[in-house]
Amino acid sequence: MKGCRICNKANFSTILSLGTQPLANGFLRREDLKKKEKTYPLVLERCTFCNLVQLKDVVSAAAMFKNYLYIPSTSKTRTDHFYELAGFAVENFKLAKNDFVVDIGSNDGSLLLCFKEFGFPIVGVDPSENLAKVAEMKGIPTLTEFFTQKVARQIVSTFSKAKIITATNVFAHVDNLKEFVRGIELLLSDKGVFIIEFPYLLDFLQQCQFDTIYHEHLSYFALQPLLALFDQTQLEIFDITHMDLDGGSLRVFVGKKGRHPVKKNTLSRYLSMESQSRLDTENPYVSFTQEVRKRKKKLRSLIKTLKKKGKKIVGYGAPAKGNVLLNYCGITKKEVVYVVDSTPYKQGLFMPGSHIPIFPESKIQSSPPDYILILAWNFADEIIKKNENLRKQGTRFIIL
Ligand code: JHZ
Repeated sequence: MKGCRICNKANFSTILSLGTQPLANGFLRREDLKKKEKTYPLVLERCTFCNLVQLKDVVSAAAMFKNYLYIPSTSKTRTDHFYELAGFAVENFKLAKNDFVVDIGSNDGSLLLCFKEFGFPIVGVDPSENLAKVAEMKGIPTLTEFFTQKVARQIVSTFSKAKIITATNVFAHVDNLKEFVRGIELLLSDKGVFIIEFPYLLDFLQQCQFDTIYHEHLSYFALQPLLALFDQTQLEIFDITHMDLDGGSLRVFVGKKGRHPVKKNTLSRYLSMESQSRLDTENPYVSFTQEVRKRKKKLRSLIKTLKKKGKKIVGYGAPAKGNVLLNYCGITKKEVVYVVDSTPYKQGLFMPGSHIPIFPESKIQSSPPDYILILAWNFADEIIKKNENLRKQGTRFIIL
C-alpha cells in the first residue's frame, strides 16, 4: 500500500466512496457514446497520522492532463481574480522591472497574461499540449511539461530564478508533492515568493462540496498538513489569506526560511480553527458523509418531482464537478435534457457518464427551460446575473 504523500505513513481512514466514475473532464465526442467508458474508483480518505485528506486511487496524470478541456478564461469572476492576484503580488512584494514570474499549471496563460501586461518576463509550465498552443498564441512562452526538479533546473539555466512562482488550483493535483516542492526550492530566488491557491478543507467540509471530489484532486488541504510538508524543506509558509473563490479557498505565501517575516498570529488563527473543527478526529468527516447522502436524496427527489410535473430542466455550466454531481446522483439526459457552457472546447461534446449534450450558452435563451440546475455553483452570481431576463420570465434556478 502506498504511503501518505506528506508523511509516508500508511494508516488511512475512509471518509466516503463515490463509487467508480469516469474522469470528470473526460468529455465525449458523439462517436465515443457507444463505446464503454473507462471508470475509476473515487474514494476519499484521511491519513490518521498527518491528517492530509486525499484520494485513495491515483489515475495517471498524463491521461488526465495531456489534452485538457478546462480553461479558466471563460469566467469573468476567475479572470478578475487573476488580475487581483497579479496586482497584489506586484504591490506587496515590490516587484522590480526584470523580476521573473513563473506560473505552474499555467493552462491557457490567463494568469501570466496579467503579469505580462505589467511588463514582467514570464514563463508558464503546463503538461496540456492543446492549451500550451493556445497560450503561445497569446504570447505566453510555455513549457509543455509536468513541473519537476528537472524542469526547474531547465528554467533556471535558460531564464533565471523566479521572484514569483504561482500555482493556482494545481497543487492539489500533484501526486509527488515532495518532488514538486524540491523543484520550487531550486527555482525560487532567495527573496522570492511562491503563491499557492487551492480550495480549503474547512469550507469543503462545512459547505459539503462533495462534487469537488474527483480524480484530478488528489489532496484536500488544511493548513496543518501543509506546514508538515514544508517543515521537510528549506521553505516556510509565512502568510495566508482566505478567499471566497470556488466556495472558499486559501492563498498561501511561501518563501525561503528566514527571508520573510512570518505572520505567526495569522497562522495560529487558522490552526486553532482547524483544531476546533476537530480535523484530526473522525467527527467532521462522519457529519460530512451523512450530509452528502442527504443532499443526494434531496436532489434526486426534487428532480423526480419536477419531471413528474412535466418540467424541463437544463444544466448551467459543464464543470468537472458538475459531472461528479450528476454521476453520483444518477442523473442522465432523461432528467437534464442539455447543459450550456461558455467554453468553446466543450461545446458539441457530451458529459462523461450522463451523456448529456453540451451547447453554447445562447441555446438557453432560444430554448428556455422551467428550471436551471447551476452546476458551476461557484459562479452562481455571475450566471444568474447574465440570465436575469429568464428569471423574470419565470425560469427558476436550482443550486444544491
Ligand atoms: P469551474 C476545474 O474545475 C478543474 P471545474 C480544476 N481541476 C480545478 O481545480 C478547478 O477548475 C478550479 C462554465 N461557465 O471553473 C465554464 C459558463 O458556462 O468551476 C466552465 O466550464 N458560463 C483545474 O471544471 C464551468 O462553467 C459562465 O457564465 O469545476 C466552470 O468551471 C461561467 C461563469 C462559467 O471549474
